[in-house]
Amino acid sequence: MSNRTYLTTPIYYASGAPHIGHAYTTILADALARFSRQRGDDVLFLTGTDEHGQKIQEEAERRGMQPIELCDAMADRFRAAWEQLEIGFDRFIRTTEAEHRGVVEAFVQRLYDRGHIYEGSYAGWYCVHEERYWTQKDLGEGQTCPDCGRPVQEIEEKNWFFRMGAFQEALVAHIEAHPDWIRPEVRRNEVLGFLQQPLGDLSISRPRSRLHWGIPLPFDPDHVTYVWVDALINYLTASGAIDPALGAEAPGFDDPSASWWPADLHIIGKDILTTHAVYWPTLLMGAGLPLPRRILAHGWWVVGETKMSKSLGNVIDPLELRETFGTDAVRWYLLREMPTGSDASYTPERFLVRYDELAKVWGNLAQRAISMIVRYREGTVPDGDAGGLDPEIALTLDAVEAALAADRLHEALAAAMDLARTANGYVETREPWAQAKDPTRAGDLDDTLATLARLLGVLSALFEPVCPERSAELARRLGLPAVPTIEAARMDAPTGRTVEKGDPLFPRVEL
Ligand code: ME8
Repeated sequence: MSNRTYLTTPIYYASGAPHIGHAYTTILADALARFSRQRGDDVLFLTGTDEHGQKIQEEAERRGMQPIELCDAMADRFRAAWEQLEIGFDRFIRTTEAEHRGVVEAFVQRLYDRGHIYEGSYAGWYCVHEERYWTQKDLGEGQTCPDCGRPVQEIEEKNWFFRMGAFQEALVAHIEAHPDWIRPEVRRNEVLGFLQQPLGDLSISRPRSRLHWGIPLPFDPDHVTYVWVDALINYLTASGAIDPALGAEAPGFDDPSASWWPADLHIIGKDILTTHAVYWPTLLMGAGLPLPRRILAHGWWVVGETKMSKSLGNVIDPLELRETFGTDAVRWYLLREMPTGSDASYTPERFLVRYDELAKVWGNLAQRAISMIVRYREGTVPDGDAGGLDPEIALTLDAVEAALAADRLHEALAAAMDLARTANGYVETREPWAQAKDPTRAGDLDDTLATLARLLGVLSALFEPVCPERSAELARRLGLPAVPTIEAARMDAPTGRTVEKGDPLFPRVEL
């Protein structure tokens, strides 16, 4: 039976266009999904759009559209962007889907029936953009939101509250018992620090008189579900674990070979750590459902030294970069440049450095190795010993595995690129051009070329999760039917295969 892996990205607000921040998370998830599939796992990779709430309602009004028209347009835009970036999601969820509405209703009804929801009133300050309440002492200068800096509104209203505080102890115990539950460790410590203060209760509703664009509470239709509660439940909806018609766990919920819940990994940005590591697990505890197995909170992309923002006009569009450099270069840059978990800065100079690495190390190796097989052996991989770089391959695979186990994808990619560098060094040392001139060394040349053919197959497998397009092209040029699994590639007997020379994998770019 194959192992099941369920990976998620945040669902992005349908109020703005995708930029490199959203692309980073989604490509990271895609690469991890592809590594899992290579291992033979059965994968469910979820992404989607967050479509309810005041932010969407206001953006639609601003554009003179109905909220659903805006959401339809933006969901299409995200989906199209992800397809162009070769992101192989299995499910794209939209929170306006009927199925999701049913699961949200069942979930909040269940919290209500279990006595975890009560009616209260809220008086204080509200930030529309962050969709959250603040107390006077939280506010920044000039009555602004401490998170986003926008002006806040003073409000007083009836709300339904979830007894989040009741689960504080259980949550702390869970985090302490599972050291890897939140990664990286700084984020885990941040959550534990936050939980040293008493945890308040969570307002889970907004009055419909103020906000109509949401999912009405089944026990009070004058209120809609708070957009963050609505949004977090998407992970459960997409797992199929809750049957909205039953209002309860779907058949097979407890069978790990049939159920996708709990999720194996929620991949998020560090900006939404509290909602995922505090609200979500306590809500699940309240509903009596298992918690996700792990949360990975990555760092923040800035542009140069500056925060990326629409008003500053410095938002980097991944699709524009793709036009010039190709899909795989965008993916490689984002995943290789940002140490998983830390912040990173986008600059055109660094992008070019990473592009050069692809072109001059991996691309160049592929080009020269295939050219030599064409030139010296008429395009057929000769019958030589293909194991000349096997020890280096073994070391690389160990390094990749260790890096992946530690959620340090950038290190796994560095190890793969180092293997290509080592292979370029191997070419220099073996000097196949000299071997070719000396008829007594024909056997040595056969070994060199067979070794390179195997090595290139290994690289196509190792790079596939990040550079799926160019890896597939390399596999094709090597005469392989598809990108091999890593295991198949390292055992590969390439003798007799016909290779094909083509344009450089990463052409010189005219800027
Ligand atoms: O928060 N650097 O949606 P959102 C790195 N709908 N990652 C970035 C980034 C940056 N500069 N900017 C955005 C929401 N991201 C909610 C989520 S989930 C149940 C609901 C990425 O459209 C990063 O993953 O504001 C961040 O967490 C997410 O986009 C926020 O997307």
